[in-house]
Amino acid sequence: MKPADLVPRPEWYPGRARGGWLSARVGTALGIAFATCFVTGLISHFHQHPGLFPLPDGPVWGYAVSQGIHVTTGIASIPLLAVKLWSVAPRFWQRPLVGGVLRMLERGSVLVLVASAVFELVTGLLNVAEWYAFGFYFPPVHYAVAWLAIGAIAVHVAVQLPKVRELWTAPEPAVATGDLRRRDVFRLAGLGAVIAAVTTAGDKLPALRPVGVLSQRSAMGPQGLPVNRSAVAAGVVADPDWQLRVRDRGRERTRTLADLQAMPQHAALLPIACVEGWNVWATWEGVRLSELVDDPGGVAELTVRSADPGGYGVSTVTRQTLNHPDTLLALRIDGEQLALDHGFPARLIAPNRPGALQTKWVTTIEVRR
Ligand SMILES: Nc1nc2c(c(=O)[nH]1)N[C@H]1C(S)=C(S)[C@@H](COP(=O)(O)O)O[C@H]1N2
Ligand SMILES: [Mo]
Repeated sequence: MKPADLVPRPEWYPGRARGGWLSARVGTALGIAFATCFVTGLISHFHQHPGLFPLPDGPVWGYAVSQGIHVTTGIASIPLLAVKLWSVAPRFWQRPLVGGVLRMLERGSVLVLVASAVFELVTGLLNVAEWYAFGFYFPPVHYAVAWLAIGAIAVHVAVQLPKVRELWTAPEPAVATGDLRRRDVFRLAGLGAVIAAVTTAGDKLPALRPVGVLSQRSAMGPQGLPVNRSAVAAGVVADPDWQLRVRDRGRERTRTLADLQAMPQHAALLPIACVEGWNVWATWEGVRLSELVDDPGGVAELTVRSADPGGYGVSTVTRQTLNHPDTLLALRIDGEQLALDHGFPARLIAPNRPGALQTKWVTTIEVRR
């Protein structure tokens, strides 16, 4: 027996609804979902690396919407990709398995496409479910492989476009009575995508909460807001001698909680919008960040540090965000003092920003001019 005999044969996949007519349609739907997912993923990347690419500081719900779309289109892609792979499965095993250079290139690019697309959907889903089964830090790897996937998709679309155009106008091949029609499989794929999107979107759109049976968000915490990382997990305890330090031009200024409470207080209705896709709104109240530094218009960037030694314990604030009137060092949520799990005594909150940048348990603000 030769090793190639162990590889499945096309005849083992008799599904008669498979083939070009179905594949072109599911492929188009998948392409649109992936492209949307990629663009919103890029937006998320730029948000998480402020300064890389200028993004507006509004609308306040911008990130909540774009990241909701990112996660939802990713989840909707799962059934579409499954049906797409099913529709072309026999081709994977067509002989010769390797063949000449051109065939190798063509099959190699499809292999990269399938592997990177599956990788993105699996790691994204696991991250949203907060099941960190993979041994690497998610964001840079998910981001790098996204380029691989979108590149492979672009090549695939360029190569297949003439065929896809033809197949979109081709009549549906007839089937024997009682056989599954291609259009039914296409509808099932679409239905699967809609069900996947709707049942997981209750944490993004309140209107979908009643049907959001598979919605995923961080464990619900005090004051009606989820907690991504608790004070215990971060090793943070309430410090009775807490003081805010602002370092600017080689000098340090400290303020106690009482000092901050004596300053003018501002309220802003803003969401915590997590990279995992969920968002929760609250009225935050505290001191405008711009009122804590001299000449905020002349600031290049702030580094905000917290008592949390973890990666999200440090956050960069651009001049644009610093000078937004809703950018606060928040001391209260919905009229109550912040719970320790939400960052007591003070946390950062700003519009149109990923939750990961809204650092809790702030201790120090460093000004760069
Ligand atoms: N210091 C610190 N701040 C943090 C985090 C963290 O791990 N450490 N997690 C962030 C993330 S990922 C989110 S989504 C929000 C969640 O805010 P909440 O726990 O107050 O609801 O806090 C952010 N602030
Ligand atoms: Mo988050």
